[in-house]
Amino acid sequence: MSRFDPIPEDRFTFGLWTVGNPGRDPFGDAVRPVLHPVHILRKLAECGAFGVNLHDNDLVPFGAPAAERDRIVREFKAALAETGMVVPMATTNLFTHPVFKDGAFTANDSKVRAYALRKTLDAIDLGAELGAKIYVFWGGREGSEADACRDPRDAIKRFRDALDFLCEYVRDRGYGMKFALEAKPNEPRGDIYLPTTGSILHFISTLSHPEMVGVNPEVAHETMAGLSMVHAVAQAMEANKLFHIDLNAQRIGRYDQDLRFGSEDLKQAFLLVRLLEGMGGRGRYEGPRHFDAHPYRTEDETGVWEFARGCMRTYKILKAKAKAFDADPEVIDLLAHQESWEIDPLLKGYSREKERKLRALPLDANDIARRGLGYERLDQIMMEHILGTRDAGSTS
Ligand code: GCO
Ligand code: MN
Ligand code: MN
Repeated sequence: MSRFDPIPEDRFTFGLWTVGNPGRDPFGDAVRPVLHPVHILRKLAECGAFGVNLHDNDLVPFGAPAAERDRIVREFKAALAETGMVVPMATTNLFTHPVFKDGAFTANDSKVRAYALRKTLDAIDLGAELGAKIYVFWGGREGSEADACRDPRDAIKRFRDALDFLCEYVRDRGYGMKFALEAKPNEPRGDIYLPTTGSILHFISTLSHPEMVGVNPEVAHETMAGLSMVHAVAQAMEANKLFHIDLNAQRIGRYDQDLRFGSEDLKQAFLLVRLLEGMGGRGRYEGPRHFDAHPYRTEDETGVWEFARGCMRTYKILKAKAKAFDADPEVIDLLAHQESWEIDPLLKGYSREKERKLRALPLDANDIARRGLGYERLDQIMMEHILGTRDAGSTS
């Protein structure tokens, strides 16, 4: 076993819908058979994963009678016990059925909103029964094409009402769950409300129980919006709101590709792992490392498990590289010379005394501006760590 082979302690999780994706796309049929959830559990456990996450209908088919639901859940729980796998996160499918064609919590028809709320109550019960402590909300259908159909302000208000209702439900039942909201700019809707992690972070502050709600940023979705996933995650971490994460890969300007983690934009992937792992002495993300990605449509089942191992191995390799980068004496030296620490205390917490001292500082803009910052060197060292030409600690 190599040091990059995943083990449960790494806390890697996959959605049932990720490795289980049969490769259907808007232009073509499924290319792989649907895998049974219990089979997925066993195979992922063999690959070294920690757990699986699921939508209600990944496990229990839409509309299944109560007795069938209970049988499926019983069998799944037995497989969890047998494999030692866990279900840290659960969510609701509020996008597949035609009833959600105009949205779920934001739909104009209050019957649709009632249906969505009731489906989510049941799905939260299912998640609680499986031990999930994180509940994800991805509003894939919460958007529009014909924007005159509703005032976007009403959509936001309805979304808030739904979340407030559901927070109270979770408290009432004593489930001890937290919610993680996932942004996406578009697809399957022309435009989706609350399109970025940044907009969700503000929305959370308007809820009745903001302490129960955080974000679930996804690499593909921030990249689709042309934004930096690393900055989005950093803002969430700084606000103590990174409750979950969707790791995958994406090229900018495309449809939602949901590619194997690290398979595109290696530099962003490196910086993301470095951030999540708390390198450079900063806080670490403690939740599961969840992959929300799909195997290429070219693959058979062998390729599916290759894909799963690839996501996890790339994460671990990047983690080792990030550690080596931060321990590199030249990096330490370059970063140490970036700031004028002694001035810092003057810059926060206004007082007249500080204002006076600030004005008295000998600051010559032209003089300060003349200094080169060495970022070319810093970035190239990082690239060489990623490319594997720089041994840990070596400055050659
Ligand atoms: C997407 C989304 C979904 C959600 C999932 C969990 O690919 O557009 O990321 O995969 O994450 O439905 O809510
Ligand atoms: Mn996702
Ligand atoms: Mn996606």
